[in-house]
Amino acid sequence: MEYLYWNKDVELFSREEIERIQYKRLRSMVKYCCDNVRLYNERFKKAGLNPEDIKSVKDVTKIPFTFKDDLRENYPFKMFAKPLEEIVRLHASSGTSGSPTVVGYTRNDIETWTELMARTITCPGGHRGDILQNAYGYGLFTGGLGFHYGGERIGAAVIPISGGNTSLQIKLMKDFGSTILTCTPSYSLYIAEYAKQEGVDIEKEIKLRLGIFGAEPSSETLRSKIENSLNIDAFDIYGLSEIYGPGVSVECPEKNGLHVWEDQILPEVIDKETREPVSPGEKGILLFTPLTKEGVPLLRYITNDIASLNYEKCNCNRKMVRMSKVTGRADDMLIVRGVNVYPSQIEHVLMGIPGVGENYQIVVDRDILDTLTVRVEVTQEKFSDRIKDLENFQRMIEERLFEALRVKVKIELVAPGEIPRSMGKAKRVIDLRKENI
Ligand code: DLL
Repeated sequence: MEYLYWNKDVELFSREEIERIQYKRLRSMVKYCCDNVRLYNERFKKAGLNPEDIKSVKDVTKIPFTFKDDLRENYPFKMFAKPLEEIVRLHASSGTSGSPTVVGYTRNDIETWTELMARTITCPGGHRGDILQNAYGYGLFTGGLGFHYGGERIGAAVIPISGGNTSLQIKLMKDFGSTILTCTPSYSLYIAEYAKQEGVDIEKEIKLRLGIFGAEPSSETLRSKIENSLNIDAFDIYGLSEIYGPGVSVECPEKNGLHVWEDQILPEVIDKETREPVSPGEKGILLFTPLTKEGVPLLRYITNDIASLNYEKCNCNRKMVRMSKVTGRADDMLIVRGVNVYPSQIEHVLMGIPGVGENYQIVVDRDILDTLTVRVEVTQEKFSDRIKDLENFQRMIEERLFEALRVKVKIELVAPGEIPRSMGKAKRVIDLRKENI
């Protein structure tokens, strides 16, 4: 296997080198936060903690957490550590409720982010000469511009097409000979499906080699479906606007976890209930401390994403820790008739059943009791089955889901193409109970 590095010296740091630089940066970061952000100054005082008390990387656990609500409550600029004269970019993530969270970047932040994105695109195999079709949304969402700057930095030719306009996506893919596609996994499948409908011969007419897909959870089965339908190698990339955007971590060609760029971002995993650190390999809530971020520095920022950390050696020779794929969010758990149900469990069962298409939607409602309905698209082949066979198929899926979840699920089979497609993050769960309360 061939491994590429953008900044080999740093990417191949030993564990000692990683920890040395983390400690140095963490110490200055804590002081910087206390000196420049009121919230941190007050929290440290309240906790009876001084920046000098951080005497090793492990001491990070003494620092109070930062929550998304802290950013919301300090909307728009009260968590900024620099005056607006030094901020050159503002992004915001759309909040489903209340104010969005706003992040400001200094010129140095944009430079750091660009370098992280250059590593992130190189790590799975991107390089100078690639034609990178960037179908992540440009705008307040960080996906578009994050990939744009990183792609240009490595010398790829970036097509800033943004999300949507799928027929143009396919035309340019063919005419320009795009070699890398970047977008959400769900949108990549939609592009593949559309191309098939248009009669495009993917193998002959499309030169794509690589896809870097993230911004939403995706299972291994979904990965295989994407790889087969677009004839590419697909890699997972993770990130969040509060910690720059895309480029917190990415898979290397081993596809056995996402390397976190630990010299710049210190990751931790804590137990969901106790909030104590868990052991390597154990799942919990991910949190990050960016180590040199100037505009909106954050200490121990709770992401609510569920994952684990793996410090074992990787064949690519990077010693930077690998996080597992994100399996869900601490707050996406549905409680249906008292039973805890994670959308990722449902996806896991569905994707393992031949005849089930890639698109589904989970609808939770309340009659007298909670009801859980999953609308499942079937494949074109399955769709032409006799009614009787489809009824059996539906019952079989219901039984499999009951075995996995221990709660009754109603399956509604729908024709291919019936579930609304998204050009960005897919909306897979509709909880109507909130509206009925
Ligand atoms: O989604 C940044 C991004 C853009 C990442 C492009 C990757 C590619 P936000 O809109 O702030 O930022 O959403 C962040 O999306 O906390 C996760 O819940 C989810 N997420 C991001 N990447 C993944 C992934 C961007 N690879 C939130 N797997 C995060 C699962 C992901 N969930």
